[in-house]
Amino acid sequence: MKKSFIFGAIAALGLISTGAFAGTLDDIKSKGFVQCGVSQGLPGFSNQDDSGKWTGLDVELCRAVAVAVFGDTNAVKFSPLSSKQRFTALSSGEIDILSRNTTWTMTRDTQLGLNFAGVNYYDGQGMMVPAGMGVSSGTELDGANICTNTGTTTELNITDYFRFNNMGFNLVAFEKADEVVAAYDAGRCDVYTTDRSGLAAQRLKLSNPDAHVVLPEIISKEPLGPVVRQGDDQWFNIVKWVHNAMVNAEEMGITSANVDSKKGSDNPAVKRLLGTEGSFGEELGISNDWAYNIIKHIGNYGESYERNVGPNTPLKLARGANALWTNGGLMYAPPIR
Ligand SMILES: N[C@@H](CCC(=O)N[C@@H](CS)C(=O)NCC(=O)O)C(=O)O
Repeated sequence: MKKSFIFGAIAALGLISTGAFAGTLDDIKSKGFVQCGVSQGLPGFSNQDDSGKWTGLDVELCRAVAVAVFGDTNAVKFSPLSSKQRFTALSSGEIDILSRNTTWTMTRDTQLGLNFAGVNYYDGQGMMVPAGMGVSSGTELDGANICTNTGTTTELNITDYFRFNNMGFNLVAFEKADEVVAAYDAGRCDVYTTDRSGLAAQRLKLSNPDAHVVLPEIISKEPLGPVVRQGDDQWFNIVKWVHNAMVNAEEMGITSANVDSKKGSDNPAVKRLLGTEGSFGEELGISNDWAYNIIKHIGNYGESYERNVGPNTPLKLARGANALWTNGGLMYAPPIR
């Protein structure tokens, strides 16, 4: 940890290449846990419950990584980060993985020394307004006061949208998400804009959630996913394949409830996923039952989705683009072979 922190600080200053970070898995094994960067509180994605326990789709991805390495859902510590802090925390070595509703963009991929390891939620940016405003489209918002977060794609997209539609606007950006909620709730702005999943989560914090509507326009693509540092392909591969294993498990109909019986399956693809055939885990530097353990302790991608953000949760988010490709969605994982 100390070593990676010092290297991190040096790398962040641009003095050495981020290749100095190779060895993340060894560092994690020696400290005994994964340090995961999450949001400061976004229900359904990464949020602390009343007992202080972290829950959410992004949190479960980190727990799944911890299970893959240690077989233990609790071998993970969480660092709550604002949008502005998140990338520095990763490049400096303060965290091992960033799993925090973070949009994969070209600049972030090519200019920050970071790698996106997949997409665990396909999203797009939306706009919420008080129902009492009587507005039914974003094109009616000329001159609006708009609240959002600093250091986000949100800020950039909303600026493009208003300029492109020749509308005036006043952007009020805060570092902390709860400051945005408070300002919007107090009527300091006409519009709250962020990822649509974020709107579904944050509206739960408003004094009267039902008094607000999300407008129909989706003004951007926001593929959200986990991020690691460049220069450590082994760690990059582990995070990538943890997510892929969860998606493949759903596609194969393997759940936390039936994974034990599936261990006896003759299906070669199931055997490879569950580690009863081949040495796929060892090739990643972890044990061959890595994916079995993830499914047993966390579940497949669909289980995690339904538990945290799906129609039966307060967020009530339909699977939509996040359905499996076999069900008309975009969730598609390369095969284990
Ligand atoms: N996906 C966008 C926006 C991410 C973002 O920071 N969203 C805010 C609003 S939903 C947020 O995460 N708030 C929760 C927090 O800061 O704890 C990005 O990557 O820039």
